[in-house]
Amino acid sequence: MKKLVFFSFVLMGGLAACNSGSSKSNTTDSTMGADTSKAAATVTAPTVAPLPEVPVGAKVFFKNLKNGETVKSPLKVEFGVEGIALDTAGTIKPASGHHHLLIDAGDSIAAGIVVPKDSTHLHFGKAQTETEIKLTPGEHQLTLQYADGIHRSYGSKLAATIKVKVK
Ligand SMILES: [Cu+2]
Repeated sequence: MKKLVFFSFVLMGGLAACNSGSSKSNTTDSTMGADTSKAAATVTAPTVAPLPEVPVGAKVFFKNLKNGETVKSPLKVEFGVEGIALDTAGTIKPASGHHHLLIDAGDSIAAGIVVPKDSTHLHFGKAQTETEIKLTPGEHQLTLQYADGIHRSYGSKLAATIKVKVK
């Protein structure tokens, strides 16, 4: 008799604990989830500085190549820039950036978008002003794209596109 009472008491207690436990954890989970995402959004947003403005009159250009020119591979490509400082990548500085060369990878990259890093999107984050590339015979499109210290494109204002014909 004593045993039975004890057993049912434990069983009920156990069930109650189970119920309250699960409902409690459910509420905590959803609240915590909302809180963390909210906190993350508020913390991340101000830490990244906006894309620096493009100085009026600034431009990039191919120093040694003309649009439509017939060239040989390997091809030396010289990057020209005016009206904005050339610097190494790493930190965001106003009126400053570095070159990128896009090989058959389209025109300029939209302002604020990070320039991809692959075999057709070359970064010159050490402030280089020239490179040598290998191209297959035929027509190729080359785009020079300037971007800020964290590789965010300055957009079409600081881009130049030419086509070359490789013999
Ligand atoms: Cu870059």
